[in-house]
Parts: sequence; structure tokens; C-alpha cells
Amino acid sequence: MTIVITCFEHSPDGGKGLARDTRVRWALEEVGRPYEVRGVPFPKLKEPEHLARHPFGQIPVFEEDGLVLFESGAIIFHLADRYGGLLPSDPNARSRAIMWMFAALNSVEPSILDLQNVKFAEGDKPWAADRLIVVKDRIEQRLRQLSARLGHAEWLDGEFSAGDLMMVSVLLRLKPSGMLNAFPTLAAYVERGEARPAYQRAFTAQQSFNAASAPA
Ligand code: GTB
Repeated sequence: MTIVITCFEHSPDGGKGLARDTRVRWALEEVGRPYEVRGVPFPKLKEPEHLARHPFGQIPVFEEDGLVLFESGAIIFHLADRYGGLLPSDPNARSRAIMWMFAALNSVEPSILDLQNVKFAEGDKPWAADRLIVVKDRIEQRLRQLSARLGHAEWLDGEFSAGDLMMVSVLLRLKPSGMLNAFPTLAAYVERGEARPAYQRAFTAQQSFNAASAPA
């Protein structure tokens, strides 16, 4: 059955892989499932046709055999659960990998989103400079804690899992800020994720898609 993912017709990052379809593409590559891509122009995100697939009018959306999923975490869990290769078979190790997916989305990504909001959406507010300090502090605290837990291990808990895929995807969003540079083991962890052939294929695919759909 054909898998279709929906992403931006033109990602605002111009193909740097920062939008959330990249993590879904990466998971699809890891589990070896081919997929097609539907690009949605920004104005159409909030129109009924797209809202029927995604109630918040966002990307990514995943469709397979009548199943329609939104939320990158739910999509990647679905892929890991259905196709294997991204979750360990040992039940406890599997639960820990799922825990790391939640940790990435609930305990690490929110302050990284705040950083992007305060820089780009709220940069003109009189309180933006003060908020930036608070948000950066929160991110650094999480990076310190995560770095302490990872230590010199290759991945968060044994073999590479959906937990690492999600954590690396979230940390990648910090790359433009340079904040990872103060945490060399985390920077190396992210580089290991990026070096995976499946990530490389996903990155190239989103880059080519954005290049092909770029306005003339
Ligand atoms: N919790 C949801 C998930 O994980 O799937 C969040 C989905 C989400 O925020 N989607 C964003 C979106 O559709 C795109 S990824 N935004 C449009 C809207 O809300 O109207 C966020 C994103 C967008 C662009 C860049 N960039 O260009 O650098 C980076 C990240």
C-alpha cells in the first residue's frame, strides 16, 4: 500500500531539513518503506481539504491504507511499531526507547521551540531580550542533563532506536543557534545520527523536493 506524507510545498528553511517532515522521512528510510510526497502551499494549510487530514492545519501528515495520522511522534511510533527496526524486541528496552521519544518531544523540544519563537516571532517585543536569556538557560540545563546521561555512549540506550531518531531530530533544530557546540558529546551524537545512510537519504529527498518546488 502506498504511503503518502504531506509536507510544505516550499519549506521556509529552503531545504535545510528543519521542518518536521524530515524526521518522518528519516523513520521511513530506517524501516525501508517507500513513500510519496504531497506538498501543500502555505495558504492551503488552513483550508478544509487539509484540515480534514490535520485539525491544526500543519505538516507532517502520514497516510497509509486509509489510516491518516498527524503528529510526528505518533507517525514515527506507528512506523516503529508496525515495521520493526526502530524498537528493540526486549519489552523493557522497547519501553525505554519509547520513553526517549516522549522525552525528546516533551522535555527537550519545547524550550527549543521557545527559542525559535522568541527569535523570530517575538523578536520585536520589548521583553524579547530578557525572555531569550531565560529560554537559553532552560535549553542549556536540558543539554547538560542529557549530555550527562549520554556520557560517551553511542546512543541513548544500547542500539540506535526511535528514541535516538527523535532526540537527534529535536537537537538538530539547535544547529543554527550554535548552542550544541558547548556540549561536544551531544554534538558528536547528533553527527552520528546525521551520518546514518537513512538520514542522508531523507535529507537529500527533502532538499530535492524543495529545490524542485522552489518558485522560479
Ligand atoms: N507537534 C506537531 C508535530 O510534531 O507534528 C507540530 C507540527 C508543526 O509544528 N508543524 C509545522 C507547521 O506545519 C512545521 S514543522 N507549521 C505551519 C503552521 O503551524 O501553520 C516546524 C518548522 C517549520 C519551519 C522550519 N524552518 O523553516 O526552519 C522549522 C520548523
